Amino acid sequence: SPFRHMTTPGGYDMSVAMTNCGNYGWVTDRRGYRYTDRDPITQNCWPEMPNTFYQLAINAAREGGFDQFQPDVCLINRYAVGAKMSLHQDKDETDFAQPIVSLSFGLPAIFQFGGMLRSDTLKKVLLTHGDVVVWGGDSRLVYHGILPIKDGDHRLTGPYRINMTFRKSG
Ligand code: MD3
Ligand code: FE
Repeated sequence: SPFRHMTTPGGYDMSVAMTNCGNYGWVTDRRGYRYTDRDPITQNCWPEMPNTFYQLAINAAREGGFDQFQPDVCLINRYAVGAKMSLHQDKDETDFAQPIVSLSFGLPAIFQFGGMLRSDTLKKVLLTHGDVVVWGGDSRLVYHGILPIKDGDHRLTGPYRINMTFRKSG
């Protein structure tokens, strides 16, 4: 399942390249945002989520106070220099009591997070290589985004930032 630039329902190609592993994967096209059990490019199942990833996500969630987390999706975002993710909420999952665990690798990013309204004031946080964040409870449905990635060269990822988010789709 290669990285690919998916199309938003509004018809824009995302600057972030994405793929997934796990029983489900997050996709977007002209028909909307959703989770699928197959990769629309290969028509195969998404690659299996490595057990090491699964255990890391569960352990992080537990440390964050969520002991029932069993992710069935790992969405992998690849940002080249200049790529960004506009302000959005993650609401394609069914149970918002389940957190989202994120891992960041490679080039740093300025993460913006606001509140329940798009118009709420934004705070900026630098996400750097190795950061693990658990987003749950009151933070689960806040608006958030990633500012355009600045030019750089990371010893492990070169000119890219990689973010993985572990989710429970349904
Ligand atoms: C806060 N990804 O894939 S990860 C996404 O760095 C996404 O690629 C960003 O937003 C990235 O949807 C941010 C951190 C994150 C993920 C989900 C959240 C923060 C969140 C859900 C609710 C609140
Ligand atoms: Fe998000």
